[in-house]
Formats: sequence, C-alpha cells, structure tokens
Amino acid sequence: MRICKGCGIEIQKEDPKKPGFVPEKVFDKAEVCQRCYRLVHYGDLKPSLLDKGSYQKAVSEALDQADTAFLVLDIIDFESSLHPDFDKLLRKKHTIGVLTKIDLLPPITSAKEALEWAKKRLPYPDSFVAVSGKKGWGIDELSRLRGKVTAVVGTTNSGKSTLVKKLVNEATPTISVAFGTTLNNLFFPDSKGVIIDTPGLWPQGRLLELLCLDCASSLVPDKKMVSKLFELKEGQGISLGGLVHLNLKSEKPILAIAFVPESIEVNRVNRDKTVSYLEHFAPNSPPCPLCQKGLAFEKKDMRIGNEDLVIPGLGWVSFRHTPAALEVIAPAGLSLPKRSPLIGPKKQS
Ligand SMILES: Nc1nc2c(ncn2[C@@H]2O[C@H](COP(=O)(O)OP(=O)(O)OP(=O)(O)O)[C@@H](O)[C@H]2O)c(=O)[nH]1
Ligand SMILES: [Mg+2]
Ligand SMILES: [Zn+2]
Ligand SMILES: [Zn+2]
Repeated sequence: MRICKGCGIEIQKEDPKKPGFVPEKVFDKAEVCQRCYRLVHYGDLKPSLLDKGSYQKAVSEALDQADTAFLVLDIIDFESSLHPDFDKLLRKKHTIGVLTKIDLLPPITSAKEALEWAKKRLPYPDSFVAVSGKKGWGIDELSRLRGKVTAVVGTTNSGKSTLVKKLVNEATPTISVAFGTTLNNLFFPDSKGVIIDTPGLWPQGRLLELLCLDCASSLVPDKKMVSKLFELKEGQGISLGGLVHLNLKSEKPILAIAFVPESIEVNRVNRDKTVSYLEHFAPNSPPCPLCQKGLAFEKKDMRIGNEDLVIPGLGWVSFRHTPAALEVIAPAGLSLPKRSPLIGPKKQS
C-alpha cells in the first residue's frame, strides 16, 4: 500500500472516480495522487470525495497517537474554526491554540490584541500563539511548543498543511485554496519528533460550502482584509458582494463597518430596492450563474448591539451607535453568529 505524500490517501489505479487515483502508466513511480498533482501544478480544484465521518475518524486516530495538539484557528474565520467536536476531542489533551493567518488582519489590529480576544472566546487550550503560516511569523515560537508527537488539527482550510510545511523542512503536504484538500493523516518525522497533518473537520453554516469550489476559492483572501465604513439611516442598507444584504429597520442612524476580502464589493442599497438588487451580482466575482441558481435567499430580522455580525467564509460587519433592528437577506443555510468585536471598541453593548 502506498500513500499520497500530498493528501494522505492510498494511491490506486483502478477507479478514476475514487480518491487516490493515478493513471496506470505513472502508477509505479507516482508519489502523489492525480488530484494533488493537478491541484499543485494547474490549480485544478476538485472536491473531496470522502464522507465527513472518515475525516472525523482520522482526526480521532491522530489525537490518540499524539501527546500535543495544535488547534489551528483562522483569525479571519474564527467562528468556522470552532467545530464542536474539538471541545470533546481536546478536553484531556495538551492543546495549543494556534491563531493563524494573522497577516490578513487589517493593520489596526495587533497580534497581541487578537490573542487576548481569542483567549476569552476559547478557554480550554493550555496556551495560545499567533502565527502566519504563509509569512512564517511565529513559527519558531510554535516549534518550541511541539511535543514528541504533535497532531495539527482544525476545520477545513484553516491553514493546517501550510503550518506543517513550515514546521518540518522535509514535509510535502498539498496546500490549496480549495477546502477539503488533506484527505487522511500524514506523518512527518524530523529530529524533534513527529508532526501529523490531519484532514479538516467540516464547519457548519459557512458560505464556502454553499457555493461551487471555484466561487468558494475566490472568497479565500490572500491579502489583508479591508474595512469599509457606512453611515446608515432608516431604510438604508449595504450589500456584501450581492451575497448578503443588511438593512436598517430602526429609526436611529448607525455606523456599519464591513470587513471583507479586497475582492468583495460592498455597496450601499436602499431597502425598497433590495429584492431587485439580488439580481445584480458583481460581474466576474461570485456567485457564478450556477451558484446563483442554486442559492435560495432568506430574510430574517435581527437585533444588533455594538458587536460583530459574522458572515462565516466572507468576513464580518461591526456596528456602532446601536442597539438597532436589522433585516438580513442571506443564503439559506448560512449561519450568522454575533460576537464581541474583534477590532475596535471591545466593549459589548
Ligand atoms: N494569508 C494567509 N493565507 C494562508 C495562511 N495559511 C494558509 N493560508 C491559505 O489558506 C488556504 C488553505 O490552506 P491549507 O494549508 O491548505 O489549509 P488546511 O487547513 O490544510 O486545509 P484542508 O486540508 O482543506 O483541511 C490556502 O489558500 C493557503 O494559502 C496564512 O497564514 N496566511
Ligand atoms: Mg490540509
Ligand atoms: Zn493526494
Ligand atoms: Zn459558483
């Protein structure tokens, strides 16, 4: 049995529709499966073909073998990083909370502030560290926190494989903008011990999973998140990339600060025009015509304080001069959690 060095799945030549496939003519020397090869060389995104149960099993097995867990938390999509299974899986494990993608935070927030905020949100890790897998920030500190066997766990796309590659020089995990890249556990030994890269658990209610893989991947930011400020009066609202619309229903004006990837347009819209605005998505950005057909939009009323309304997989909107009543129009299946503000005044109203 041979394992793909990129995603951890068994290499096979029998069924092109199943994971781990490589064509017969390269089978004897292939070190990675065709999916990994195409992801890395052509950016060809293919959805994962495994069921969620197999990911869960792999993560439990990795944790059984590990003395230390690095729980990877994406600072830009913290809510999606908080999979409820980790509360149980990590309860008795020496756990380091690894706040990653710090390079994507807008310049006004420091890593220190983000760490303090994260510690309040998640009590059980023994310690926290802020890093950027992409830039290599904080990797020396993280390295010092390794155990003999360390399992790197988290939800899909949180940046686990990127960190593993930085932690072990010889490591070869496939890294990609598509979620669900790593399919099974990968063991990378070095002089300090072993690092296990694991498949991500699937978050609930994230926008990425409601879109096709191309649209989802185009929402993964590679530059700093940008903030856009709007003063809203009654009946006015904002549209975030045509995907989520927020309208002010109460009388008192408020400030709304949207934090989104640079590629997402945020526009002011009037409440009476919102329904027709749904037809006017920005060209060349998600949702593609196929996703537009597949998305069902729902309206709901929300009350908001001086807090963040999170749009998992897209960004968040922070509010000032609240409380306020909002009407939110968003794809069905998208969760819209509220939280204490990550950036700016940290007081909850
Ligand atoms: N800007 C930035 N991007 C990052 C960072 N870490 C990872 N990414 C990007 O996030 C995406 C996912 O990274 P991966 O390392 O493949 O994530 P993963 O957690 O292994 O994902 P799965 O294997 O799908 O569970 C890729 O596009 C990475 O380039 C980071 O620190 N900063
Ligand atoms: Mg991975
Ligand atoms: Zn592979
Ligand atoms: Zn699409």
